[in-house]
Amino acid sequence: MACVKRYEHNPILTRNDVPYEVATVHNAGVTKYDGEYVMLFRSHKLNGRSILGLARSTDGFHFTVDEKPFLEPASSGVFAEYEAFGIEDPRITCIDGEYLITYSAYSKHGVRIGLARTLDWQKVERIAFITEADYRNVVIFPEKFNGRYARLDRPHSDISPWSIWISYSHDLRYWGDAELIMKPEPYHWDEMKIGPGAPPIKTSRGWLSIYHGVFPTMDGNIYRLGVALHHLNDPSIILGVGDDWILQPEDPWEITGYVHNVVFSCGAVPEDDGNVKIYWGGADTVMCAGTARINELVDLCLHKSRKPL
Ligand code: M1P
Repeated sequence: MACVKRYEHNPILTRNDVPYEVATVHNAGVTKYDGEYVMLFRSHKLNGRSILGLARSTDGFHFTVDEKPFLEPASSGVFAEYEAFGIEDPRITCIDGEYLITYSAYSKHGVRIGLARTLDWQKVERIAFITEADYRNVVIFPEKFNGRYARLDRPHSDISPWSIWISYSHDLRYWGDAELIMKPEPYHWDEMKIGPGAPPIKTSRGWLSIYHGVFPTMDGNIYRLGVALHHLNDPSIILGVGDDWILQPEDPWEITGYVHNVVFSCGAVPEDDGNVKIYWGGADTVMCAGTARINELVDLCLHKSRKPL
């Protein structure tokens, strides 16, 4: 059963909505700030390198883009060295009154994760790089565990399929106690690689994590979304992984675009009525939205599940 109900007017944001020149609008982190929805989206510039733009909305579906990009590759210092090829796929976590932004920083040295912070969605400050090269898809939990921040990430490996790990930090800069907690399932929709998607959502039954999984075919890779449930007090324990995907490319703008057959999420916003708004990039080209019942996603993890490892 597909749990996600697509918004009827998808795509919700395209390059035509952006007041500066870009080729794509996709893979956005989304949060709420001061009664509004804030969407931090990735765009390819016409040279193929990515920047981050900001859009705002009162209902979570109709967004207006700020006049200028929110974050572009740094032009000096250590950040410039590692962001020269672009910055991509932001995730947003609100914790202790500040908004943390993780993003993929590309350079001739590879891809690593940068961490930035904003309090007001006007000014943004870079904090540090929080991985070495060959990591993507870092999401930070919106609560601490025994006084430590926790994050999910996805290192790259030639030996093992790309999987989801957890690690912890007292200060957001130095991370440790890393542990592999979830792997792709052989001959399954996520068999090639997986990666954390939206920052986890707290429910009474555990932390709900939306992740992406990739299946290789003779016609190229297919990116889909699935769900996993982490223990409330110990997020390294996965209580169940939904056996079925919750979303796959079906609309024309998900099947065809910059990269075909991709739905890729970096953000979801839980609502008071038990729904979650899920946001995803379609074919690395446009932004789409949909809703799902949080309880149904949790049920999928617990009652129609596969093991994480
Ligand atoms: O083109 C699909 C996606 O490919 C990469 O995802 P992953 O890290 O899982 O391989 C990223 O480049 C992502 O931005 C992109 O949407």
